[in-house]
Amino acid sequence: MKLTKKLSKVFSKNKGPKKELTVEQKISRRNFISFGSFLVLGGAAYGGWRWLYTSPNEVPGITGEAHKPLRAVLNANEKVVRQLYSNKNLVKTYPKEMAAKVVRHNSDIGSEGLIDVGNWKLSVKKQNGELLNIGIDEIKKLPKTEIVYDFKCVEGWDQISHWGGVKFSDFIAHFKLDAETRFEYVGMETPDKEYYVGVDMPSAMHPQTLLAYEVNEKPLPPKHGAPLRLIIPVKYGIKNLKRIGSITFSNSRPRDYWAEQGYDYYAGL
Ligand SMILES: Nc1nc2c(c(=O)[nH]1)N[C@H]1C(S)=C(S)[C@@H](COP(=O)(O)O)O[C@H]1N2
Ligand SMILES: [Mo]
Repeated sequence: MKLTKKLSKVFSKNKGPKKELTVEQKISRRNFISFGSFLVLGGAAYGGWRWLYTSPNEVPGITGEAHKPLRAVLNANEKVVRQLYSNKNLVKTYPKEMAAKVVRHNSDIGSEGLIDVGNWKLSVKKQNGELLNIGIDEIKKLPKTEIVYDFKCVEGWDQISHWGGVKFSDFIAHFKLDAETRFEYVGMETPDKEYYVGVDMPSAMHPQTLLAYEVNEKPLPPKHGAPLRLIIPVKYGIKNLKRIGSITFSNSRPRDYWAEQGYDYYAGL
């Protein structure tokens, strides 16, 4: 398949219940397409050169053979594009011995003070309007995943820390929320709605993204987001919402506390 076709396929793969593209989406789509054209044209130039170099006795564009070098370059470019735009790139991990014993603590907007973990429920709003209310014990029964990685705060500090919980993608599969993953964004808010984040779906579904309930193999203390927080290694700390109260899905950007203060909405690393 031609690269251009692939590019448009990559773009149209979100067959979710979306309507019009927002201006931002149009801009990023345009940037993406022009970057693609740049690669295609660059590849064609290089391919042309390779062709001149390797097949001086053939007429360009006539035999299939003549296209081979160009084809190879296009295929290589496609790999580059897929790598750049895929969220499958894994964040570097470390042995757990390297994790900080005293985990740094930052702000607690919407997660201040104690919480009655027994009465806490995670509410998940499904596409059909149905509301799931899930207790922490139910979440702890799901397959556990641990990660030790370098947590980075936009304020300029970072620290290797060790978290445990359920992969967001496992949580989605268990609660049969596959249809919801066709939306473009996930929104999460604290129970009091004081702190809230929006995350693009590919980053939420990234294999290292966790709904975490442990730090250093112990239940999260309130200051680190008891009973459940987001650990999303592909993003800066600001997106790692502590004390999740609700999860929603949408094609428009969910409100985001720090984006409202002028920080980059995407906040990717
Ligand atoms: N509810 C809530 N979650 C939050 C914040 C917050 O103020 N309130 N701060 C964020 C920021 S800026 C960072 S760096 C991390 C800090 O997490 P930690 O306190 O466990 O180190 O939490 C993030 N999640
Ligand atoms: Mo932060």
